[in-house]
Amino acid sequence: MSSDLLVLAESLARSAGTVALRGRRNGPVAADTKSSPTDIVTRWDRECERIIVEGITTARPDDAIIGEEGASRPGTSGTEWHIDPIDGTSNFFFDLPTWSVSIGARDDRGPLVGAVYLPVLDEMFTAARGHGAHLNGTPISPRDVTSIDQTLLATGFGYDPERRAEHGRVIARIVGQVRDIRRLGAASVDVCFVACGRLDAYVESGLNSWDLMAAQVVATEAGCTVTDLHGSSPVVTEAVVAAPAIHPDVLAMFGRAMQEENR
Ligand code: LIP
Repeated sequence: MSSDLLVLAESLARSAGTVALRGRRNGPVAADTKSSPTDIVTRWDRECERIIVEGITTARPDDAIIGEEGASRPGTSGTEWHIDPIDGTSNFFFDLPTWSVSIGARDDRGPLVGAVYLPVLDEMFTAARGHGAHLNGTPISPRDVTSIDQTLLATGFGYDPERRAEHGRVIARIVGQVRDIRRLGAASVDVCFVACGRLDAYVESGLNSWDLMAAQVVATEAGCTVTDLHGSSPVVTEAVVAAPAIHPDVLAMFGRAMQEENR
C-alpha cells in the first residue's frame, strides 16, 4: 500500500513543481502576506496545493488532507496527507533554487511516505517506511561525520522577528563550534540534504507538519537520527536531524547554547 501512496506523492510533487517552475520562469511573482510581512504566499503556492489536493482526492477520496495554504479535509481511511505546496516560498519569490514541493502521508503508526521535489535542480527525494530513501532513484545515506567541529550545520529562522533574533543569538553561540552554518530557507530541503550527506545536521523549531512530514520519512529511512530538541520522538514543530554519530553532540551543543541564552 505504501508503494501506491509513494507513486502518487511523487507524481503529484513532480506535476505541481513543474507548473510552479514554469510560472516562476515567466517572470516575477506577486505575493500576499500571512502571519507577518515576510511570511508570503503566491498564486503558485495556491495553484500547487490545488493540483495536489485534486490529485489525492481523485485517487484516494477517503484520505484526510492538511495543506499549508488552507487545504483541510477529514478522512476515514486512516491515511492523512500533509502538503507544503512550495516549501521555501521566499526562495521561490526571490528566484533562489532551494525550494521544494513536499508531500507526505502518515498512518496511525506515524509518517509513512514522503516525496520532496526540487524543480530547479530536478531532484526527487522519496522514501517509504521500511523501504529506504532515494534521490532520483539512487539510495542515499548521511555523511559519516564523527566530530562536531567537522559538522556542516543548517538551521532556519521563523517569520516572527523577535523569535528570529533569539534564534540568531543561539546560533551565534554555536557557530564557532561547528565547521560552518548554512541557512537554505526550506526545512524539507535541509532535511533531505542531511539525508544524502550534503549537510551533516539540521536544527529548527517553529515549524509545521507540512514542512517536515515528507522529509522526516526520507531522513529516517536514509539512516539519520531524527528527534525533537530534547532528544525525544520527533514532533511536527521542531526537528534535530543529524548523522547518528554526531546527533548527541548536536543536541548537547544546542542545549547549552539555549540555556546560556535564556539565563
Ligand atoms: C519555511 C521553512 C523554513 C523556515 C521558514 C519557512 P515556507 O517554510 O521551510 O525552514 O525557516 O521560515 O517557515 O513558509 O516557505 O513553506
